[in-house]
Amino acid sequence: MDNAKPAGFATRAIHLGYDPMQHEGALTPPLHLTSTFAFEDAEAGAAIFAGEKPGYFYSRISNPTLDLLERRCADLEGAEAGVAFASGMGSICSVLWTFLSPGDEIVTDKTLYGCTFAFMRHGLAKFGITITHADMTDPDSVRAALSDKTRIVYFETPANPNMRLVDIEAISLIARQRGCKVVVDNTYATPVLTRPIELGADIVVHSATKYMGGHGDLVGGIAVGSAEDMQQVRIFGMKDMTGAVMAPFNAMLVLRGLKTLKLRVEKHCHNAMTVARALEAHPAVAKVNYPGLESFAQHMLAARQMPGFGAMIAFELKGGLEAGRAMMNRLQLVRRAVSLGDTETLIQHPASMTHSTYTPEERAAHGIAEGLIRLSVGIEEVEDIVADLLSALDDPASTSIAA
Ligand code: 7XF
Repeated sequence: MDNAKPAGFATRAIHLGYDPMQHEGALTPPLHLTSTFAFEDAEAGAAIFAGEKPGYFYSRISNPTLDLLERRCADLEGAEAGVAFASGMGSICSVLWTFLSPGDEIVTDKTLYGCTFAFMRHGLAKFGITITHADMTDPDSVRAALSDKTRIVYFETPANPNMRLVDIEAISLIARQRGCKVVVDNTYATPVLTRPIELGADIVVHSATKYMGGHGDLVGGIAVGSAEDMQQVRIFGMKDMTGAVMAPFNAMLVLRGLKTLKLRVEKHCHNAMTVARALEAHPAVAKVNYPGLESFAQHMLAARQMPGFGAMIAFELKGGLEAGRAMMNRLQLVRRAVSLGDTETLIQHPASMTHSTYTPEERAAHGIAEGLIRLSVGIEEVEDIVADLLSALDDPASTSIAA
């Protein structure tokens, strides 16, 4: 495969970097369940530690099973190299600790996943780093927020939980002209739908817990970027600052998830479009945020930037939060759970769950409505998902408009 012209996405997700004939014919890559690696002799150990000789020495720094996952993720994102982490937060914290120092500034979008927001607001800020929230749907707002001290521009697209999109190419251009690194959380879109590095970003981070793993059975993270940046992240951010290394067994599960990533994302997208239209047509629903709907404010950007619209939907009911909670409680198939990107359809209430790290005032300022409900559309039969949602919405209580 290595000599042929570049293979397509799904082919690379299944084959890249692995030859069964180098591993006794084993179709599936071996799991290197080891913390440490034996040296031929003391001199070889010293040379590997010094970086003078290639080799493994300890699984917090590198491990062959993680290597394969890192190579595949980097390739699928169009990056040179990758590092796997114990969680998405592990990847975000490790990347940011690597490139930020006291006195530096980071410019982020208004809307971020709750723990990313908390890490910046309460974590980075504690160590003398200034956080500025710009409206990244407006290039002028980003230009105005950048200063000589800005080192990193950071955003999610689509953003968790309200589905705001950021024009990756436009914002990356502005940031790079000012010498900043652009870090994009691509968890929602996955490399099937968006490859930020190809659009000018420097580093992409993921919660591999979500679509990459895809089955709700692990917590993991990934960062990809240039070989130089990833080497820094590995030997400083991960090795010394966070220690948030992925376990080899989880790397194995994510490798398995990647094999069906494209297939799953296509089905997720197809299901989500049907669900979004069904929600939008229901009289109890006030607003549906889904990039595939013509009513979505940034639908044109979505159509330009994403070949499919993903499977995350945020919506509000006319009856507000109380109606939303009552509707959630009537669901029979859809699971009331945080996380996303699993085969199961999941529903949650950001203000009291994933985004409870914001104060109510912060949520209001950052565009996260108190009544917003978030749906991660799974890959069950779409008629069953729609039927469950409609029967939960059809209860008369959910259609009454709050005073
Ligand atoms: O450390 P994790 O693997 O949970 O990943 C953190 C993370 C990073 N970026 C984005 C866009 C995320 O959505 C997440 C995790 N979000 C889950 C959620 O929104 O449901 C966490 C459940 S509290």
